[in-house]
Amino acid sequence: MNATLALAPTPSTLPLPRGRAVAFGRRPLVMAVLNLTPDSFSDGGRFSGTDEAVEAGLAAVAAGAELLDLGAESTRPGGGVYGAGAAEVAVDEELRRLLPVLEKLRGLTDLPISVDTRKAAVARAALELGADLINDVSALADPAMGELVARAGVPIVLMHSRGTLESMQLAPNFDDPVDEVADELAAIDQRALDAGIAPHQILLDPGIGFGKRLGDNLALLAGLDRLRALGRPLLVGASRKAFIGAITGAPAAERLPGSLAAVAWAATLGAAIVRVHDVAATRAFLDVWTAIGDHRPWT
Ligand code: HH2
Repeated sequence: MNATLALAPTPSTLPLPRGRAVAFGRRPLVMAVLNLTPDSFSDGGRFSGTDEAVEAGLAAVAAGAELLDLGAESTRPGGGVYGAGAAEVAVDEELRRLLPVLEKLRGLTDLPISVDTRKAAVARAALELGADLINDVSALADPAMGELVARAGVPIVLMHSRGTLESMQLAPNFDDPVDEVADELAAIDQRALDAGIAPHQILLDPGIGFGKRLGDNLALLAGLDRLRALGRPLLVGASRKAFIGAITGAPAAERLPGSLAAVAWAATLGAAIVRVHDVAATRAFLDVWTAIGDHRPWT
């Protein structure tokens, strides 16, 4: 028997604004993706207006989401299966897509709301409207982001990627993806600390699909427990991504089975949060995964 497989996340809490907190337990929390974009790879252009997007957010809550992640700029990587990659969105346009939905949802749910943005100006406006945390796939590329988040005292997800969004899938190259991503995440973590962000407000993410080949993505999912040595809660976003299509041949909308396989490994190896499109299925999957795990002593 391989006892090392049963690695629960370290129970801890993540303080949020207004005295609230997220509690991490034995299984990863489910973060629902809400893309307010016309061009996301998996579900772009789903919502024609604010009300529809708000309804989708509430449906995710009803389906068992534990956090919502609102993104108004696609981060679809360029140079690989997605062609040219997502076009950068101006601050005004990102705010125009995001703020009305955020404002309405904030009035309707107390669930933690994360905002997926690379721009400090967008993060600032979102935090003023009641967002709880920032999800920055560029890991503080905007020089104003670190100080903003440090001053606001909110959590931030910092994701690993290499190269620019426009070209990152052109020539990804790792010798040892887990070691190299761990080293680069450690450097990102240090940059966040240098910017004044409190250690307990930092979450790290291996950035599945961002500047990585198929084997790199698989190695990172299989080696996730090694990233736990960084000492931060880990977020994993593998839902519907191209590596699943590369294995199964399924188009993005039909990648749920493969997405659940990734959730299984993320859960088993100690992820704190999984970022997913299919909330109800992921909750059901994790509820059964947890029930089975409750009958096995954690090591
Ligand atoms: N992946 C995407 C977007 N944001 N954030 C984190 N922390 N981790 C991820 O893996 C991640 C992310 C890409 O997925 P999606 O939001 O579905 O597509 P798009 O960026 O095209 O909107």
